[in-house]
Amino acid sequence: MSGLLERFPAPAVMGVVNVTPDSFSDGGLYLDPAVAVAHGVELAAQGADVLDVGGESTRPGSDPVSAQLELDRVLPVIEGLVEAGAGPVSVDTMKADVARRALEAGASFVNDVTALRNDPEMAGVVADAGVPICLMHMLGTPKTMQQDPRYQDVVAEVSEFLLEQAAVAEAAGVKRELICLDPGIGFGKTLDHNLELLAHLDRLAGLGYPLLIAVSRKRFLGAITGRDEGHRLAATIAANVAALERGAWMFRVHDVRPNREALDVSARIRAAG
Ligand code: HH2
Repeated sequence: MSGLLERFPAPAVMGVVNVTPDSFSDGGLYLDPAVAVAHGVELAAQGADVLDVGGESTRPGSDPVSAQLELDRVLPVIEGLVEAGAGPVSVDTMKADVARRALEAGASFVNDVTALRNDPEMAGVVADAGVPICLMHMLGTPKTMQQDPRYQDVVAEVSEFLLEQAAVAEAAGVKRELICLDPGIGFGKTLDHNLELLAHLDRLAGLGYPLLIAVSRKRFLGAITGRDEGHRLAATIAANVAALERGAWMFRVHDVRPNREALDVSARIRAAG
């Protein structure tokens, strides 16, 4: 079986399908499974390489939801997307049970924003299924993470954490070529932390795993531009292009077509240099 870079050549685009009432930018829009599936099909048509289906918001201050509620939200959508042939589906979850049932329903990628820390069974579920996993850095939990986050050296600390969690995954039997890393922009980070991570992304890209980056519509972009969640597309694209230039591989976005186009053009310029 091929590794992530062969399956999803850079720049790869992950389209967001949030089946939640409370996600920070699109909460409540896709709670109806039919609407969520239609949205995912549309994102695939716009050029998403993989669709990331999530049933629990992890926005700052959010409360956890039960595994059952998460399953009730994501399973019909995953089944619908698979049935529609919308392409590979990822499940955005920190719970092993949700991941297992999602994989049984046809998902083929796990995106764990706790990098295996929330559920001791997660690594085994991913290893048994032989699917890729994204390991993301977060300081604390969504409930508390934006309460005065501090680092001595954010790039070094995030790097160290991600390498440790990749080792945990590999020790559980996850193949190295199926692991990707994500610095977790906005997860326990100030504006300056986010900017420092993005500025030095080449160091994270040099850790030996493909690097996923998810800046789409995030608060730090609003802090710079003064625009709300619905008006952060230009800012998102600027950050994604900067991340691509520094070696990022996959880009998790809500607005697939414009990001796809910008990343493709930027990648072609890079390749010609
Ligand atoms: N960010 C969000 C959700 N999942 N996964 C990864 N790997 N990296 C991220 O930075 C990341 C993620 C938050 O964005 P969104 O899904 O739009 O919002 P919410 O958590 O409110 O549903």
